[in-house]
Formats: sequence, structure tokens, C-alpha cells
Amino acid sequence: MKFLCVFFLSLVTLPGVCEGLQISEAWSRATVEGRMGAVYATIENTSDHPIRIEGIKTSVAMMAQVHESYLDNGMMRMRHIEQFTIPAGEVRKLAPGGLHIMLMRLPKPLAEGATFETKFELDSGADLEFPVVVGSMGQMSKPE
Ligand SMILES: [Cu+2]
Repeated sequence: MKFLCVFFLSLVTLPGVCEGLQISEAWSRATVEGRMGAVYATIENTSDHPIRIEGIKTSVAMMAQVHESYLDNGMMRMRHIEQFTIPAGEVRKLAPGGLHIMLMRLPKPLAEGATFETKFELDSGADLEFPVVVGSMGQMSKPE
């Protein structure tokens, strides 16, 4: 059995809960041709069990993965987090310079002011869909 929870744009400010997962403040930055994009968001596990995000799909990129940025000898690098699990009752903040969802192989650049859908495939078998708002290229937090 496959469940689908869809959060609508109006729920971005009034976050919805799906299978114990609450997504809020989902945003992205405008990109230029040939570059990767990133999704930032606040993800809270309001349930009493860990929740793993097994897959990520978006309408704007052919591939999406959870990455973590880290400093290595003064160089900013990224690693792919293959098992992204949010422990019970914990919050993971995806933000510039830290955790993010990397959008790879974008058929066309992300335009400022646009909104696109992102879907998490959870280990429970449920899918959770939420809108992501695109800000400017230099955006450092969710666009107003
Ligand atoms: Cu990355």
C-alpha cells in the first residue's frame, strides 16, 4: 500500500505533518545553466520512531541526494549521506554550508520566483510531497 501526503503552498508557513514528518521553510536558489541546485528545509520527526528518507524526487532535476558540506583543510567539500535518518523527536535543519538536498542534472536552470515539487520516499512506504520556493542566487534564507 502506497500513501501519498501532499503539502500545499499555503501549508508551507503552517507546516503539515505526514507520517510523523514535518517539513517547513523549504526553499532553493536560482541557478545558471549547467549548475547544480540545492534545497534547504527544516525537517522535524514528531513521531516516536526514527524515519529514514529512502529516495528524493523533484520535478526540476533528474537526480537528488542528501549531501553534507564540511570543511577539509580549509576547503569546503560535500559528502553524500546515503542513509538519511531523522531520529524520533529530532529536527534536521538543511541550510547553506551544512546539510542540503543536492539537485543534479537539471534540464533547465531554476528561476527566481518559481515553485517546484519535491517528494520524499519514506521507509514506511509513504510519499511526502511539498513545494519549494526559489529565491535569488545569493539567497541565504527562505525568500519572503
Ligand atoms: Cu551538495
